[in-house]
Amino acid sequence: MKKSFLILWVILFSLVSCSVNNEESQHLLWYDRPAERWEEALPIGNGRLGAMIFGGADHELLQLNEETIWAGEPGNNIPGGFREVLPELRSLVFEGKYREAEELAMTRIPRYPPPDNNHGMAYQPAGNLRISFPGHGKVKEYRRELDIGNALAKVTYTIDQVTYTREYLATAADRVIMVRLTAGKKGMINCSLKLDSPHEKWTVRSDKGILALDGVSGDQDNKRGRVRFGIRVLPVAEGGVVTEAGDSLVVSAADAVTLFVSIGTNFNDYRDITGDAGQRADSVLTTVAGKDPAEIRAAHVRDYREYFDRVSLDLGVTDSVRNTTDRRVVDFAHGNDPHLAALYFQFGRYLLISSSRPGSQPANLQGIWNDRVSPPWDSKYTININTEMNYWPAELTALPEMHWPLIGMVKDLAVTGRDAAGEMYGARGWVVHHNTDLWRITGPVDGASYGLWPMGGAWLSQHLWQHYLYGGDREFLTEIYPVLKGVAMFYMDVLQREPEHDWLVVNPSMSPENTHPGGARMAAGTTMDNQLVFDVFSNLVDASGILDWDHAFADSVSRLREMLAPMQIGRFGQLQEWMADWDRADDRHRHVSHLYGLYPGNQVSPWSHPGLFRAARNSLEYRGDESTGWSMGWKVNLWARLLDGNRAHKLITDQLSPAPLEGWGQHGGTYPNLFDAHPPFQIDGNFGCTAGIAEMLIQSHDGAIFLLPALPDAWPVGRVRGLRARGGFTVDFSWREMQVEDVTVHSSLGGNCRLRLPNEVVCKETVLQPVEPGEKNSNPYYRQPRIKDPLNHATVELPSPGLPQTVLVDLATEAGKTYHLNRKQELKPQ
Ligand code: FUC
Repeated sequence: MKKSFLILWVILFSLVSCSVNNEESQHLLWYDRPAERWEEALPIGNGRLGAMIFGGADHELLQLNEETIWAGEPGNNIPGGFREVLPELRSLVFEGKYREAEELAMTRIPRYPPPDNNHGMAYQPAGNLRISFPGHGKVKEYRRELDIGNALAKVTYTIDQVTYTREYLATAADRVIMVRLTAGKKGMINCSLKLDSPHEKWTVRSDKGILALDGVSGDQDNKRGRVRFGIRVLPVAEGGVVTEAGDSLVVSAADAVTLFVSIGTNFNDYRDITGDAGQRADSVLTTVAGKDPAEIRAAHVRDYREYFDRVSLDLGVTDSVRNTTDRRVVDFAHGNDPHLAALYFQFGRYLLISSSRPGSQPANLQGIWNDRVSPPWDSKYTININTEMNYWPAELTALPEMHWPLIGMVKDLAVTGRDAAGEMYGARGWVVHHNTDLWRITGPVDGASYGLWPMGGAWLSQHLWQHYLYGGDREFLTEIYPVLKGVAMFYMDVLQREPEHDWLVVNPSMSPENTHPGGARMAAGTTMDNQLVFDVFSNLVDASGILDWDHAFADSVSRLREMLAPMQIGRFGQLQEWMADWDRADDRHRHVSHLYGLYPGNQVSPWSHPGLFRAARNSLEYRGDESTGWSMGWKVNLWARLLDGNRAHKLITDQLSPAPLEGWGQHGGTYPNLFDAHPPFQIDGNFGCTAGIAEMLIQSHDGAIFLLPALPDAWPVGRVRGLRARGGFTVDFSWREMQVEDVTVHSSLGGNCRLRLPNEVVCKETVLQPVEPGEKNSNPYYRQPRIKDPLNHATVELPSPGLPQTVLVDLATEAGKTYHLNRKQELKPQ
């Protein structure tokens, strides 16, 4: 980059940055029109309750969700008669008779579930709150916004010089959605409120100044809809009156109105739906009704910012920030708007805090925001990539508490998955296939050709291990050890010796959703499976070592790990997706399962296994960039791990381009409200890209904390605060001219902090130790990638041709202490 351009850029950056900070618009999504479509409406949520706000001046719509309103009732979906055909199925696969194997499996796990089984239940909406404002058809100075820095949505406009303001929030502290209606003049608030629902069975009434809707969720497959829900809306008017008019409420001539929306269901846990929905919704209202709305607002903002403020990201601000957010998405590819990437990053964190709170359900395919009774893929939990992707930002972007709902679900699955392991495979431990739902089903769904992938638990259990690696909580590790052991035990029992090399492999399985030249999906020993089992076994061995128990079991796992199939390089120089060299150069499938080992796994290191690293890069090149939203989100992370910042940024650009508003398709993008498009909407791409942006700035999986591993030319200057690294470290740093400037490392556990940096630094508090290539990191949370390597990929040490020049230093830290490092200035000649 030319120096003069850089200087200009830096000046612009600081000037506009100041003015924008002053305007407090760093974290704003804003629009000059109401939403006409759902994909334009703005999401708020408190983990359990969600609303999409349309913001119409004369007709407001809040589309409401509650996270436990799902079709169906408790119960699993394990298919009968599978175990009887399993030996034959395995033989057919090993004989290469894949189609026959798939046909046989389909007789037990058909595409459409038999009347006595199900393919998972749908997450369903609660209802709609409609507010009419008579006479507000024509308004001026309309503005609709979402402030993700405070989790507040707002609509303002004027009529005859009177300004009307609506503010919306979903508070976890007070467990309600609150809407505050005010006007610049007394007595001007007139509106009527109505509730309805897209469900088949519901009733609505107004009673004692409260609007109440009671309903029940839908039937699906072999399950009856038995989730009862109650929505309550209480308007508290200041001045004016509230009257009942049939099944609606009318507010007249009020100075201000606060609407409280609460939703209760009968759901207690996946086995128990004996709660009282109406009573739950009522009791929340009773608690908030007497409170000062200003206090509720302040408590909400405090509570939200406790999480959100942990991380800040500044990539620079340009004039684009003055445009509406939908315009910025249209312009992103051709303009200069690094701030939109930072906003999109923070929007992912906003969505995670708003859809996944301690004690809530994990974020599903749409987080908690869904207006359809039959949403795409039931808006459930697809665990062959999507649900895991939702949680990629959790640890790294300092939201570990938001990870708990997923960890809780994995603990549930470790119970319900025992039946699937025993009944389907005759195995110990637990297993779950490629989907689950509120009821924690563990059998296959969508027929054997998609669903017979017994690896969901293997992937999900990585999240427990990663939670430990970031936070270092031994008690947590002790608590989840049986879950890790259960998943390892399952693979101990089901692994089969394949005839050609005698490797231990999973059979039958698949490389999620991709077909191979045998015309089928069913296969044995796919690369992703091998990588996943390797991680399952490695986590168990490491956990047993750390806790110093169960050594005999860990030893047997360790021996089996030696017998797993290795990663292999195929005829195009690609990392093979399958055990045989079947990959096609023109395969553009959205799943890049065999690259799990590169990301989110850490089995492919540029420093220790450059051959595999190059092969992974070739595979990704062949796959191409364009795809659905989540696939592009994954590729941002993969290119970051391949240390190619410009290519990662290109993927961000593809993802931040306008998504088609109509229909389904194979090419994703971003909707006006910044929701990711599969299309239609699927939230995983938001979360994947958020993680990817962080992964471009910091990585901590490969023996060190690497700062600026994949910085694109588009972000020459910036600063980030609060990102987390494995081993209990929190790191802030700034950069300029692709060099790290100031770094602050906070250590919560103490121990060696090995940094990999693009340039030399000095530390104010202590002396940094330079690291010799190949030297082992003494920090127990840092493990070099270890792979089974019979192909003798040379293990190289630094420096290796083609890799960026970096320096490696060790910083000895104490728990609870903070360290400051600065770029080492070159000595100027006298
Ligand atoms: C996986 C993907 C689809 C979709 C679905 C929810 O099956 O292959 O693209 O994202 O999950």
